[in-house]
Amino acid sequence: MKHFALTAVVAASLGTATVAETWDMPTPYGDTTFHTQNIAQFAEEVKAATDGALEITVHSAGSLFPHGEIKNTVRSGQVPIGEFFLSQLVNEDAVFGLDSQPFLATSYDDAAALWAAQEPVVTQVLGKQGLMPLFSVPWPAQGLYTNGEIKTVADLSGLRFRAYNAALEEFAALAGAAPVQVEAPDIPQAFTTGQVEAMITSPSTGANSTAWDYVTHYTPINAWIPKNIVVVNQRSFRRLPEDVQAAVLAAAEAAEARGWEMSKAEATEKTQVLADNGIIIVDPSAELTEGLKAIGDQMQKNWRVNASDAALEVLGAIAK
Ligand code: PCA
Repeated sequence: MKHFALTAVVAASLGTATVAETWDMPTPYGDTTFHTQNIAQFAEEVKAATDGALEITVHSAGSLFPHGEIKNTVRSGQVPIGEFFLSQLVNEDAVFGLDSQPFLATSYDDAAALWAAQEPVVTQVLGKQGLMPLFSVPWPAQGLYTNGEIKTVADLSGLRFRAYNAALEEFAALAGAAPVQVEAPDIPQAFTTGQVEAMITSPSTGANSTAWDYVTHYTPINAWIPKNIVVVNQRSFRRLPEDVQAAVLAAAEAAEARGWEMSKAEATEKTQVLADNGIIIVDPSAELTEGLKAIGDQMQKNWRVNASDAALEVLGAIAK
């Protein structure tokens, strides 16, 4: 069995002893993903700011733990820190799912307002599990990848549709499509084996998974801006010397600001990469948008049924 306990290395130099600690950090997405690159920089900054007292080793693409297990491995203290897709936790508390509700927050400004309203509640709910959020970074707005043009919701009917969380599963089902859960690193294989034939994701994930190899059209419906979150186990964090704790928090704040800017740049750059590789980019028709909005309205009704008062207040704070 692999052993993931913290490793303490005692290094003596010139008569003074420093204790360095190494943290294993599981993340779900591959090395070419901007989230992973942002986290690699976060780890470098922590190491530099602490003179090597804390080294974070990033294990990307679900290589250390599958995506669905990352939160609980941090919670149990098996690893001290990890990243996951925030709305993956919607079944624990509806507040986690707000950034995956269609047409609720579709611009970066609205996404920032949502995160500002959501963060205190997310922090409280995760805090009860012994977890502390460090930073959260959005993906570019989510668009539709298909073979052939999609003019109305009816065109999605019957398609095997790749999903990455419960909200997208619900979305696909309401559109009459057949949802299939596939993690991002497995997208190319899922398409080439015929397991799925359409998906909704960002231009980043479309480009990183060479979508032009298996779909012809991209429709930027820009329906929601979901986020990843990096959390730390509170006990592991408190065991760090105070100056190291401060360095981690400062690097986290910088990573959040940098990550949002990276995401904005990606939205344009990776859409261009899709076009450069021959994907046909079509603006959604009014009819398609109308149909998708009706699905969003239904989803929001369903979301309310399971929402706590605190989650409903977050929605109230940002809904127009
Ligand atoms: N990429 C991730 C989550 C959202 C996104 O843009 C994925 O497709 O799994």
